[in-house]
Amino acid sequence: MIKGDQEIKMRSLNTTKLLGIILGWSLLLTMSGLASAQSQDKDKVELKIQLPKPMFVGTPRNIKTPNLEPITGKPRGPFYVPAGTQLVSLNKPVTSSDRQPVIGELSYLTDGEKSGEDGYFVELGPGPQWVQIDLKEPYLIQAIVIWHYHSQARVYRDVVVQVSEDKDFINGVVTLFNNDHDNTLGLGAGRDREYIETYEGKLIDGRGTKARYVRLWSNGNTSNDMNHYVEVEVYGLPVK
Ligand SMILES: [Ca+2]
Ligand SMILES: [Ca+2]
Repeated sequence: MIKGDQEIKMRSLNTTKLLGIILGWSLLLTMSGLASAQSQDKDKVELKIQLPKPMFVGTPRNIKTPNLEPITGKPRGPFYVPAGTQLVSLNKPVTSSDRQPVIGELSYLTDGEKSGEDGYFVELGPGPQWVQIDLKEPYLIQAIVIWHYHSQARVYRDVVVQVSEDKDFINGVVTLFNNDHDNTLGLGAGRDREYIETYEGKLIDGRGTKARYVRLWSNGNTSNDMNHYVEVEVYGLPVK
């Protein structure tokens, strides 16, 4: 009888001890997790993006598309990048699946002009098209900001953003964004949402991926079958 009691006591003592150890460890793990998150944030700075003048106000409601992200009507909010991140795409060469744009020039993509007015966008032919920026050397890509066309609320279809060190995008291709949910382009079905173009542009997380080339796909939009770009900005860190 006494022996049994002792056994129970011993067992409960062991359980208490064990719980204490587990709690201690989880606390330690949580603390070290917090510490590493804090030290990460300390090295990060807010990405400053020069935005063009807004061309329309209010919340568009007439857009019908199957995979649209919720419209908040609020500004994007800050995006943090490692200190030393620079705009690395300005005036860099641009190529495209459409070598003869319908309107404008491919160089408009990286000329720093983001106005939504006529005369600032390049128009590529109908259906699936890509544009590609050559950064001339590899960078650790932190963010890509895309302005397709922002003088009217519209959604571009099958937006896919890929980066690579291979100019032909055969080897080492990393997909950073893909909202082609039904795999129209054949690059794989994407899980990102469709979005309405605004003067803020669409910011895509580069996740520090090392790459020299950025390729962007689209496949017409909710207003017409054509593909447009006002500007694309790539922000990166030099590879040490
Ligand atoms: Ca431009
Ligand atoms: Ca699709």
